[in-house]
Amino acid sequence: MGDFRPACPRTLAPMTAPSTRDVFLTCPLDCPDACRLRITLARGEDGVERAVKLTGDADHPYTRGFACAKTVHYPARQNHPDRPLYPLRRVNPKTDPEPRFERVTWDEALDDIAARLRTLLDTRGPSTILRYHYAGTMGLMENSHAHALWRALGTPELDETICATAGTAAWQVGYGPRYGVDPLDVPHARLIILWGINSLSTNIHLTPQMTAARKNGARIIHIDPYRNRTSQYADTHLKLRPGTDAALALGVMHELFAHGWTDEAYIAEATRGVEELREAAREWTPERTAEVTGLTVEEVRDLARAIGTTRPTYIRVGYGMTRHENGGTNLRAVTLIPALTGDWRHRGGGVVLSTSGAFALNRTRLGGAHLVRPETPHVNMNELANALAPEAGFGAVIVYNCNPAVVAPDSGRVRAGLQRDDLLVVVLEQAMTETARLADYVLPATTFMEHPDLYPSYGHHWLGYNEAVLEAPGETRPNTWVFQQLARRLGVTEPSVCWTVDDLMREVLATDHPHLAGVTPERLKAKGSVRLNLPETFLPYAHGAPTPSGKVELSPAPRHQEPEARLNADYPLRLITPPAHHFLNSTYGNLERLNRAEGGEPQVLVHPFDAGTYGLTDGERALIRSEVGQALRRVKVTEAAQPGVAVVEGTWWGLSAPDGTSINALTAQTLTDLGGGSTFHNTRVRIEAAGD
Ligand SMILES: Nc1nc2c(c(=O)[nH]1)N[C@H]1C(S)=C(S)[C@@H](COP(=O)(O)OP(=O)(O)OC[C@H]3O[C@@H](n4cnc5c(=O)[nH]c(N)nc54)[C@H](O)[C@@H]3O)O[C@H]1N2
Ligand SMILES: Nc1nc2c(c(=O)[nH]1)N[C@H]1C(S)=C(S)[C@@H](COP(=O)(O)OP(=O)(O)OC[C@H]3O[C@@H](n4cnc5c(=O)[nH]c(N)nc54)[C@H](O)[C@@H]3O)O[C@H]1N2
Ligand code: SF4
Ligand SMILES: [Mo]
Repeated sequence: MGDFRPACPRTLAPMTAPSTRDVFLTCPLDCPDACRLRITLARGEDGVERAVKLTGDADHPYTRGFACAKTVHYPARQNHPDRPLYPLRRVNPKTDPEPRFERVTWDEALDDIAARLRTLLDTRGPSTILRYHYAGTMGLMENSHAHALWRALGTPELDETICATAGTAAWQVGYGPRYGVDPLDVPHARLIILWGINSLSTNIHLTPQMTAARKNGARIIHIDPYRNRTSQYADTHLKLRPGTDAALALGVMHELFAHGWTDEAYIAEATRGVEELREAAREWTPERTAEVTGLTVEEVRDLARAIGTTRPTYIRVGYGMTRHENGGTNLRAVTLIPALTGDWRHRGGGVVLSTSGAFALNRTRLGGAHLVRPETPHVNMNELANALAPEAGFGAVIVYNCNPAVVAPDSGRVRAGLQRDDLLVVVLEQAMTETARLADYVLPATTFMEHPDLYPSYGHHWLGYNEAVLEAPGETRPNTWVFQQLARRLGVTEPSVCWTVDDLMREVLATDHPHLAGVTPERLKAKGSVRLNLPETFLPYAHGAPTPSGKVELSPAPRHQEPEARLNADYPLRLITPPAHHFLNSTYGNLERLNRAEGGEPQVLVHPFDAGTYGLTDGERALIRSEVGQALRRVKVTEAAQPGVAVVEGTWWGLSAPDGTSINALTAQTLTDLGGGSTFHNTRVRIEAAGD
């Protein structure tokens, strides 16, 4: 205790000083926008400074002065009355519905946790300790680097597959590392296709760029199974059947080839395998494509014509389309379209999944990457329900930056696993989540205003540095502080476990890569947000791709496949569970105001046709059953859905649902074809009226 100090020295303001000040920090949340925020801090009558207001930095070229509808409420989340501020130890059985905790000192908590880990290490070995985490913060220090202790101990590798790996693996085949169109180039586009992304909710800072393109004459098309904010903003909405994107992409390619809308010079210079792709597209006539995707023949033709005849065409793909059994292949098919049209040669043209590849940081020792051994076992994070079953043999799970009781598939079994009395559950948290409520120990965590960190982005090209601007409230601590304390108690001497943020910055910036030329710790600290050193016009795939062959790989040609989990008489509907506008995954689900903005409780959207078929009434509750579990939800009958497809937006806290379940009580651990990814939009269900 007592050896935690905020990173930056500061002087206490005298009582006569103005009581508010503005600071500028990068948003830490798992969102492509990685906004530069303007935060107002005010000193209360108790002398404590707190965040009171949050908006976007008007001077940041991409953030442009606004924050999203959710993060403007971050101060309420940070100052939440239920926020854990002291280490807590569970005193009643984890199977009791209402948890009871007692406050303990850090030394008591850390000594006991370290002793129990030591016993496991000595008697059953490191493979019985599971670290489980995701991207509650995107900070390199408090997220990526926090794993170093566990790697030094040799505990299993967690494959971080819950979100992006199907897409990453698919992109890798065709293009190598994930480079993307610079978002500031979007106003140059004349056709914009938002394909499997609800960008007005999940990537809102793209909107001003698209609006600028629209003023320049661009048309905007949204391809998504249900009507949402983005469909309403777009000029055209194509309501395709979920999981059929490869069919639609092949249908587009069919027309590109048939009408000579391909860029032969680009194909010859920059790609490999075009003949195989041409052959694969041959059967995908507009008629066949329409039949499989549920679109009309005219819609298919119109999409293909628009893409074939408009340069530059900008395609923004989301991870939504990857969350299906064949999601990797589906995304891959879509992303190969600009390799046929040659859009990669044009400023504002091409396709973006993520811009993260441009952050060519030196990651060799980040998070103790150098300590991973070939024989280390791996756990796929989508299979947590299995990992927590007694037969998997884990004796402890350490959770940070993540809320698996809500967000992981088959959450009923995840919760049952966490409740095992022979499993030590330690949760580092900023909020009293349902995962924290199932912990043996809750360790109170600092937020991005209370710890320093470094932030790359997956939607733009600025690197952000945050200093700690607030004193850590109560006894909250950064994840890395907690793990350093455990390391000391466990006798771990690996130096990288003890890095400070300054050490980390020096390390990750130690590279000759041209993108990082001139990006120094000093500049980061002085400016807070520094643009990567990219060429004036960034056209990463204009002449090929950083694959082993140096070309964009069109082979193996993607193929459409129907899912194994076919709809049938028992499970006649497909359930998709995309993000909500006012939550970020489960973050903000504890704010009453944002719950209300989302309708007060989670709803299932069903098309009037299905409501008629299954006897469902608008406003009444219904039981949704899948092969994995069941959940009670209020029905909203709406044309926004399509026949055969039900939609539940948002990973709400189960505490806000009528039956206490997460929507992931219904989803399965099924993995995607590429990258071992999640299949959250692939669940087959039946829905029965439940009355009120
Ligand atoms: N407001 C808000 N913003 C967020 C988040 C949030 O929870 N809320 N989450 C953040 C995170 S972690 C991520 S990964 C991103 C995710 O954001 P996105 O990349 O947008 O991905 P998803 O949210 O999974 O799905 C997006 C859209 O895909 C559609 N979709 C589902 N199946 C298919 C299909 O088979 N084909 C096609 N074409 N579309 C399909 C869904 O209906 C949905 O509208 O957003 C980030 N931003
Ligand atoms: N059905 C369904 N399930 C989904 C999805 C879906 O679309 N449908 N989306 C999936 C996707 S894309 C993702 S990315 C995952 C996201 O799942 P998670 O990564 O679990 O994201 P959150 O639900 O936002 O929870 C993050 C938690 O981290 C905590 N946290 C934030 N910063 C810190 C910190 O500095 N230290 C510590 N100790 N804790 C911190 C927050 O308080 C929060 O409780 O969910 C997945 N689950
Ligand atoms: S969640 Fe995304 S859009 Fe909202 S403030 Fe953070 S980075 Fe910006
Ligand atoms: Mo995600």
